[in-house]
Amino acid sequence: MLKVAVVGTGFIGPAHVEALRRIHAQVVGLVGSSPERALQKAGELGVERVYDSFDAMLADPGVDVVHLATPNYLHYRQARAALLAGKHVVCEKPLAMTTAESAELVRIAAETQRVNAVCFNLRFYPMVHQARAVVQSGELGDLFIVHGSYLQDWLLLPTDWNWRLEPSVGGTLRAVADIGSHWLDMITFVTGLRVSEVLADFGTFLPVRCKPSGPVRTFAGEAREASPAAEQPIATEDYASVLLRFQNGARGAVTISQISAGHKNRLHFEINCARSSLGWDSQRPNELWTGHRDRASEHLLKDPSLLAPAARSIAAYPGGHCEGYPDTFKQLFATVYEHIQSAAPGARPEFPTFADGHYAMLLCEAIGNSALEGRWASVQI
Ligand code: SOE
Repeated sequence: MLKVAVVGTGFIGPAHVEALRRIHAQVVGLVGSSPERALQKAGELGVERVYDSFDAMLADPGVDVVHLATPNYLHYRQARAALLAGKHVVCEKPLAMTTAESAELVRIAAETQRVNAVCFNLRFYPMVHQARAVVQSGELGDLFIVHGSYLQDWLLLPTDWNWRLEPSVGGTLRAVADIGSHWLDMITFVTGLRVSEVLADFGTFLPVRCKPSGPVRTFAGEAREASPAAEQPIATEDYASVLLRFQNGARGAVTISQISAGHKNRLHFEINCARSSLGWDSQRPNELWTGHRDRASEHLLKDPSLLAPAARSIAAYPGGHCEGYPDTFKQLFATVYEHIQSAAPGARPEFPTFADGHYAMLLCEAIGNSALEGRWASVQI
């Protein structure tokens, strides 16, 4: 059984621990922002060991795989160190703070020949795999338009606070890197198309926020109760709209926001093709819509017996038994761990790798440049 250390004890580290246990990987230890914090989380999660530091964890020859669920600014240095220490690495998105960093991680992963994965877990909804299979089958006809949104409301109030709001910790892009990257990865996965150019418009509607003195967990809504709070200017985008031109001539558009009241965490995409359309909504994840012009449109409900083989392989429950967000981590990790344990040398990974994380970084970089300069920007693939 592979032995795993999880680094990060905020919102997403515990989600990794839960999913790893569901695939029978052995979580041997935790690393937190401080040993005290890690000890508290380890107690809650029933993890036996807490490492005093990241380096102490790396020095443990018993650890095979390192999961990085840390703030963005740590991804590059921790992923680099873990690969060089001979560990396989599963890293949260965005992969790094800059494309120079993400390119270097791709290179080091190839040199060290360690398995490398980026947590674009949302691909691992069965109906998203089904959408890809339908597009690949060609039955929709030529692909014309890809559009959609990723909307949240957890940063709507000036009293909402999170480390992602601080460029030195989260990066110079916020909504785009945090959730736009998921949308961009998903449509790349589903359509197989690469973006050549982007035109972006950003908005920061809350230019000043209240920063509490203590730590605040993502989505926890704790900031209002925490005190004292200091006013903090905000430089990153609450909102972005981006026009997309794809290499094959297809066009697209996406709206990304963390301040859209009523949308808790909604990723939606639609693909319009020469014969039919396809649409999926993360808040109704077990449904896939196909739109027709000459006959009634369809809603396919997740049922393994009705799915394409790739989608069926990540659907663990029968029809009518809904699968959701935590299952995406389980299915992603199951695919990664299967690869670590039994893939033939050189086998193509069936999960998002550091190369995919780097491509998402290149897209985000072009989007940031376009918004800054107010013009179309090329993606430097
Ligand atoms: C916060 O916006 C967040 O936790 C993202 O960081 C995740 O990637 C997304 O799945 C849910 O929202």
